[in-house]
Amino acid sequence: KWKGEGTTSNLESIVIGRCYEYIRIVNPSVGEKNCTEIWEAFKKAFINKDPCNILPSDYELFINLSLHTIPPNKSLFWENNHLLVTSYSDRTRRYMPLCDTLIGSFGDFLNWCGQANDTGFNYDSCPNTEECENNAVESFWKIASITYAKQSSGVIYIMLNGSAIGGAYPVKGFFADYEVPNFQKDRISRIEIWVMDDIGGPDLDSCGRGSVQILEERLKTMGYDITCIDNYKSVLLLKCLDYLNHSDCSIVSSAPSTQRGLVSPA
Ligand code: ENP
Repeated sequence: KWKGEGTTSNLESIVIGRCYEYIRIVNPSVGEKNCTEIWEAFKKAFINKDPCNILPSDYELFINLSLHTIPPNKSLFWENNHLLVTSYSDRTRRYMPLCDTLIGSFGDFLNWCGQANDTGFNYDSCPNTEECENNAVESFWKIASITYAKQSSGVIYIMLNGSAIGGAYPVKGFFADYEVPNFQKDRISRIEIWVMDDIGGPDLDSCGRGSVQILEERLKTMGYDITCIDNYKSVLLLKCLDYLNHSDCSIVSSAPSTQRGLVSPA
């Protein structure tokens, strides 16, 4: 009936499993949490309701139960870089983007919705954003984004995609609409933007140009100290793992290789 994908099969097992994995193994510093209780609060936001009338505030109890601190200098915001961010953050070891928080781990890569007068999930289809903005998934990410932005402190990192068709900084999007406006000025020391182009991809946007310039100016107007870096080396090295000999990856391929067979015998 709806155009979007239905609820992910085995959602309950996935989410409760992820929750205990998060609090026991990934980030034990969050302390004790009752993952079953958090799951019940998550479900309560959208079960037995019109799937087009779910508001961010419906997730309030869920958010309160799953909240934990975000260490300073660990926040990583992004647009159009989901898989790169997932690898680079290394499940909180390097950075802690929203998807590496307990709240984010309830939604990352998953889909869910319910239906009116029915206590189950709709596994067949869910409304997408075009059908209705107030759907269960969209409202979840809205309140998660607001909460995450409010908690972020120290140096704030932003990873954008300089090859994205709609611009590296979509002026309408979670980052622009729900995160930037919720930054806490007095807790943020500076902001660093990384604009990563696809390897071999077009360089559509970069620091000081196009939509990145719009973001830089917006943040400067808000009084932030901004640094912008095109193709930040550390992330570029990760992107280049799969393109060792590509000219965009000369930073890796120009290093003398000591791999057996590539070095001429003395
Ligand atoms: P997209 O469209 O590149 O990727 C959406 C995918 O990322 C979905 O699989 C979604 O899970 C997952 N995801 C992880 N974190 C977020 C998130 N935080 N969010 C929406 N989806 C998220 O990403 P978007 O839509 O542009 O969102 C990027 C935003 O995430 C940025 O604001 C960044 O700072 C933030 P699912 O459950 O939908 O399959 C907030 C909104 O972290």
